[in-house]
Amino acid sequence: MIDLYYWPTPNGWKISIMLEECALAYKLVPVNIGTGEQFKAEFLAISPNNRMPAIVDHDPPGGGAPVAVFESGAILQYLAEKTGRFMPADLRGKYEVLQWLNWQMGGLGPMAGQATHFNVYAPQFTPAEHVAYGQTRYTNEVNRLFGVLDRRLADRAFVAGDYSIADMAIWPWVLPYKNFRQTLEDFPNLRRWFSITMGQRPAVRKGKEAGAELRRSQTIRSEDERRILFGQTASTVR
Ligand SMILES: N[C@@H](CCC(=O)N[C@@H](CS)C(=O)NCC(=O)O)C(=O)O
Repeated sequence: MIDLYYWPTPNGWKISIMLEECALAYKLVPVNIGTGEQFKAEFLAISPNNRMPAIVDHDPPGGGAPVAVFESGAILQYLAEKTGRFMPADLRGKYEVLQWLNWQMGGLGPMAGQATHFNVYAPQFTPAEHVAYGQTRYTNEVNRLFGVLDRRLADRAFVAGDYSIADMAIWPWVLPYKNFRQTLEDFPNLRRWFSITMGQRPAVRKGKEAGAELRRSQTIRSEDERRILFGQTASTVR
């Protein structure tokens, strides 16, 4: 059994999708990031960066003590190695997948996260003129990254060889494209991959629905929630 420390957001969906694809038994352990559950000592022992997702595998390959993993890219790689699925074993195929996984982890995820911050969250509590620069900067960067992905998908069905953990990492970060002020009509290859190749896979749909009832709105509902999510400094985590 795998415990998935989880909140229904794009980084969480990557892992619920992979677990569904592999038909692995898992238990959702909700981490309500709006109320500060990511700072609980039990969670920090598993995920010292106070971010979800994280997993604890109680049945790790080779046996022994449970294995805890944080960072969604590392979790996907762990599950791929555990199951022998969705990442090739040969050197070339493996690094084809890993470079696109890391493209998502270091590029699309952080840039799209900031685009969401400036386009969706910051306007709820910040004057428009203070958010305009960030909106333009991150919206343009996501636009560039969508362009890279569209070109990549022009002559192939999946991002890196066969269907892989790279596709599973990227898809949840295309899903909220409206928050990034993008339109998929501008990216026909990406749109085909997003809505048909990926969007029609039962495990992708099921993974996206995992724990959907936990989080109903994208609104920052209280001053406390704003401080918890957007007021973090080193003193919060020392
Ligand atoms: N690089 C991390 C990012 C994870 C991340 O940013 N998670 C967010 C939700 S999508 C979170 O836990 N936020 C809690 C917080 O901001 O305190 C990963 O891919 O696992």
